[in-house]
Amino acid sequence: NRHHSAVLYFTGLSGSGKSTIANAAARRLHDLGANTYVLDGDNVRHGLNKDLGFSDEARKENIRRIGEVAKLFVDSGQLVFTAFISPFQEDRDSVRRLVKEDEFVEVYISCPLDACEQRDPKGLYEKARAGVIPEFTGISSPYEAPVNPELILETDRFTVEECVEQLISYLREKKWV
Ligand code: GGZ
Repeated sequence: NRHHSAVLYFTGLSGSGKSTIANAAARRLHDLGANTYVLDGDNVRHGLNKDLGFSDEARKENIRRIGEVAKLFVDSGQLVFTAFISPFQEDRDSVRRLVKEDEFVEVYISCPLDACEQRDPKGLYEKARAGVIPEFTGISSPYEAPVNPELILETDRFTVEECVEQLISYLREKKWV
């Protein structure tokens, strides 16, 4: 292994760009010779966590299981990206405590709510505003922005490629890749 194993823990609103940036960064890192894996709604919410909805309690359990799975990936030598809203600081901090201090990077995928709502790639904000989807993050369910994240990627100011560059620069400075 020529790289350090860690959890790159993305948090941000729906439509902020978490999965997009995680997948683009994982591909770049793979090309640089790193072992990477992306956990996101597609492979976790539809499988391991398909019994969970979007109440505060269900989200807490979602993040707890994701943390345990991410830890297994770190143990197996991967750079693992997690791309979930993860609305509560307390739950993100719990995942941080699961792994070693230098194995957790909280990455805030920052984008103002109105910009996410304008993107609305899946039409979910529109449905949330209409009350069709209850407890929607940012509309009718809370989002706690990170208090002290290791890294902030501003997706309303930078392109996907620029955000990926910023992430890779951070990892290079730490000599993790
Ligand atoms: C937020 C919801 C909801 C509600 C369905 N609130 O943009 P998406 O579609 O692809 O990503 C969102 C995803 C959020 O799941 P997470 O596991 O990341 O959430 S959490 O960390 O809070 O547990 C959205 C879709 O699921 N979605 N209903 N009510 N997002």
